[in-house]
Amino acid sequence: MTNQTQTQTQTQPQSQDYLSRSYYPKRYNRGGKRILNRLPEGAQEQPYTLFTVKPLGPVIGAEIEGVDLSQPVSPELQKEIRRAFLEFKVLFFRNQNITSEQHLAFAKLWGELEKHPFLPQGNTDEVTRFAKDANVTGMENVWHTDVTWRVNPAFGSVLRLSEVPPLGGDTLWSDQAAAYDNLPDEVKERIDGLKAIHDFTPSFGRALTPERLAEKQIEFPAAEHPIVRIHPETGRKTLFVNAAFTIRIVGLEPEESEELLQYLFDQAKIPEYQVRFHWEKDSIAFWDNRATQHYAASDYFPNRRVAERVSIIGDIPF
Ligand SMILES: O=C(O)CCC(=O)C(=O)O
Ligand SMILES: [Fe+2]
Repeated sequence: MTNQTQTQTQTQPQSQDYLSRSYYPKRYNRGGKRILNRLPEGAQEQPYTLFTVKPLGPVIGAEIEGVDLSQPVSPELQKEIRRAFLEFKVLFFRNQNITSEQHLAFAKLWGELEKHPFLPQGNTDEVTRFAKDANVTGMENVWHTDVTWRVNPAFGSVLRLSEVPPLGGDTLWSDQAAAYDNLPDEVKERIDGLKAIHDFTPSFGRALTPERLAEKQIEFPAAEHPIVRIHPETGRKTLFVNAAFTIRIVGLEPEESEELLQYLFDQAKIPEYQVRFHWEKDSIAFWDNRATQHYAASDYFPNRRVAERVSIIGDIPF
């Protein structure tokens, strides 16, 4: 390469540069091998004895068969479900025609229940109801982790579909431990120790009057979380920023913050880290919100789709 070409590749392209093979657009595409570890390093796969586990892919998602969630969960069963939850990050149960009370009782096994300040419409403040039809479009079709704008983002959620559209309406989850594992070393070094700010304003804030927004901003100040969190139960490093709620990186200029965040958000879109679940009536998903992002495909309009979610409060990310 001559000095002249080097200069050209490093500065704004000249008008005809795209015709020459000395100009490459700046992109981060990296194909090839992906590191896909379901378990933390060194951990051994253990069998499950109280139910059948059907993995839906190499890293994330499994269907659990042989568990009836309308029945009380014994401590042994809970222990095994927890192990599967940590291993697969999202568990699916089919044909669970449970009541709202049974739904709440199952969620309560895992911790204190969350009251979402903007969404509920279920029977109690702990039940968030997403009812979509010809008048209400699905809005959860942005990759996100729930309530990261809280000091204590959710531990996880239990979501049940009571009405399923004839086609579409799938939900996808993305494994953020796999996303972290596959980051280039230079990116891992760059984000090590950095924190990001999470805010509800650009999403839920849009539906509020200026007065109510001001009130809610006082009640829920923007939260600061590490970009890479250590999973409190598995010890794995997990990428913890999302396009719905993370607004900037602490200490970086806006442009640099935006560029880095955009790159990190894009990791959730990589298919090898994902599972896509096709719902049937009375299917339930139980996901680890500390280690995943999700995306509810909004492709069934004007058909009806009804989901109810109960979330469990999580710890402060570290
Ligand atoms: O409706 C869905 O499938 C998921 C919606 C969502 O984002 C959530 O329940 O947190
Ligand atoms: Fe969500």
